[in-house]
Amino acid sequence: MNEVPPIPSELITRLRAARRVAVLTGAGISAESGVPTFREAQTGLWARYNPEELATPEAFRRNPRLVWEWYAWRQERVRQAEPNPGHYALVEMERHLAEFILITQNVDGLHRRAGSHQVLELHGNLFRAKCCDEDRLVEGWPESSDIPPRCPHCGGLLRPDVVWFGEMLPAGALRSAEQAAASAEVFFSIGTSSLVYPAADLPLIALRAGATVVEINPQPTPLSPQVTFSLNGAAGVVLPALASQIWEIGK
Ligand code: BJW
Ligand code: ZN
Repeated sequence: MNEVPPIPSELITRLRAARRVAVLTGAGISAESGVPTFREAQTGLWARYNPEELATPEAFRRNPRLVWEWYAWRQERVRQAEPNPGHYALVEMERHLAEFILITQNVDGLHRRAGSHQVLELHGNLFRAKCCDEDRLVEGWPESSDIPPRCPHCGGLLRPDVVWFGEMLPAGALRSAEQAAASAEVFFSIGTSSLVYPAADLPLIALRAGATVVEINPQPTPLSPQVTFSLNGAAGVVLPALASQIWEIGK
């Protein structure tokens, strides 16, 4: 997984000429930072739970404490993690391109911690909380033993500000992501299983609009047969190699 797959010279040519590039990332880009991907088996305390059954409004209604504690545990893991060379290569891409947008499904905030600025978070952020009753963000709450804590304004339950299955994505971010996909000359799909919609539609929007679509993933996905270039490898290895070949970064 640490080998750099061959990078087609045609891809290098197209990227050197590109002015508008959009990138979609998923959990795989944070794997090399030690953050487990969404669908890989969980460890320790959480091994017996299926993430797809915890990341739902029904799970939270049934057992808010369990779901809050799962997110608190994940927050702790992310706090201990650092961005990896894949995140940093995307910061370099942003510096070198006239129009660049980074669309992420990740809730870990590692792209911004690495230094990316043009980031659209489609599925929210692990480090924010919102009130279930008022649907507004809540910055802090008084110390108490309540789990989940209570909203300081109305006493409603707090929940993580993430998008669960069956919930709408933030409308503005989704609209901007769809526009970026439709106007990109080169679109990257990196470290995502391409199973979750509407994010999984974005590379298809780009393809329909005539973009070069590049997938970076050590495993094939349902998107793989459709992409223009498939780079089978780890994002933390492939992205720095790509950046160094195109912009001579790190040479
Ligand atoms: C590496 C690597 C390395 C490893 N380098 N790579 C159309 C068709 C069918 C269903 C639907 C549809 N439209 C909507 C739906 C329903 C649903 C959906 O998509 N279901 C499918 C599962 C079938 N979508 C929704 O409900 C969405 N809402 C919506 O559409 O609202 C309108 C609506 C409402 C009601 C009915 C219909 C429409 C909301 C989706 C929200 C997803 N939320 C989550 C949880 C966020 C909070 C949290 O993290 O807890 O988002 S689910 C989870 O999946 C998380 C992720 O962001 C998302 C994507 O996962 P990702 O990132 O791809 O991770 P993995 O683990 O799956 O894959 C990792 C990949 O990395 C693998 O491929 C590895 O090989 C690779 N990898 N190491 C590069 N080093
Ligand atoms: Zn409230």
